[in-house]
Amino acid sequence: MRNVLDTSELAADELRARARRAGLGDIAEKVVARERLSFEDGVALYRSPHIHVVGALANHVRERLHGDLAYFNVNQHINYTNLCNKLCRFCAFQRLPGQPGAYWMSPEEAAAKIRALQHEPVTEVHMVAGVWPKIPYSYYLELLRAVKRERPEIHVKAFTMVELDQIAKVAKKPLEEVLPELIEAGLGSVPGGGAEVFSERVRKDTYHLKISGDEWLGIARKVHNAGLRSNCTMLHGHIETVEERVDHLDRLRRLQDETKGFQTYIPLSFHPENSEMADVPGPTALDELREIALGRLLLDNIPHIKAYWILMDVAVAQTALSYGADDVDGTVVEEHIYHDAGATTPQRVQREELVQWIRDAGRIPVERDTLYNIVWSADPERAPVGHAAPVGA
Ligand code: V47
Repeated sequence: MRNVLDTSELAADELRARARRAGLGDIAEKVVARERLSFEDGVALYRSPHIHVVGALANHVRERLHGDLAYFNVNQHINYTNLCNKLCRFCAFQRLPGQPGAYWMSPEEAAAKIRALQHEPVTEVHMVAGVWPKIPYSYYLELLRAVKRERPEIHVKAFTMVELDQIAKVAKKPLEEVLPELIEAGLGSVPGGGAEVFSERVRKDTYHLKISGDEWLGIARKVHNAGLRSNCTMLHGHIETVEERVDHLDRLRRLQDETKGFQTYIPLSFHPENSEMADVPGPTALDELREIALGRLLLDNIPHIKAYWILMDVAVAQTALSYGADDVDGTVVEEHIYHDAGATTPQRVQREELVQWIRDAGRIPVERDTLYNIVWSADPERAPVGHAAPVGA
């Protein structure tokens, strides 16, 4: 006979019953049994009108993996240039030389930004930028070295797969040879941007000068093979279909089966303002929550799902912590990509505020470094400081 006091069993039974009533019974069985969801399951979850049931399924997985813990970090963003020749229609950040607001920072200017926060407990600098072919290879190496000279212990998470493609081109060497040189200069890991949606149809319409989905995945494979962790993203809420989104997530999942190098998946909500696609409404809060939930449910081999507060309203990011997300990113200083595109969130939050947002959402705040080693924990028993969360769950 089953022990009726087994609350996790009872919770799973309730979840199954709720999902059955919503027509998602078969999917709930798989979720509870830890079975992989199919392409068709993904489409059904996207199309279901029962968003809160989809969220409850994702929350079940999130709590199985992370309990009540919610991660954040103390970080700083540097967008070292907005010069870009990719002319993506969704982007409000890019500039051509001579256009108002165009800039390109010297390594010393980037180092000065690091120095300005020297007395704050920043553990990570996140550096991404436009792609400009006249920037020489030596610049990227110098940029890394300048940041590390200024603050040797800082973790440098830098250069999307798109930037890495350009860096190898300008270095006139294969990426396999360039990556060890970047690591030697200070590169610690790679952010998840530039993936957009892997669909060729969408790429041809919206970012035809950017590397293809296959190329993005090929570069991610090389990054992981070089021993670096990376994140991964999907830009959603523009012209992509539900099937294209499931295909994108499926391709990330397949690469992760192979390399185990992705730490975190971040759905990026399209912000239309000041872009060529200003007529597209962009995702609603419920769309954002569904995207978080689908990420958690389909990406069963990626340990963390991030609700990036700077591009969602803070309240949506807090809610996302019960829709599959276990991470909210960091304190962030001087964000340009989303604020140029109309984001109205602050560009910076104090560590204590971030901690309070997480507590207010009913979760236990845990400060992590980039690689999910625990720096500080509100509950050292459940999340001991120094413990590195497993990668490739
Ligand atoms: O690649 C650009 C996206 C990405 C818009 O790895 C836009 O932890 C929405 O890489 N509306 C860059 N999205 C940001 C990025 C990132 C952000 C947060 C965390 C991490 C991480 C990585 O931003 C670009 C593009 O996909 N983007 N313009 C826009 N108007």
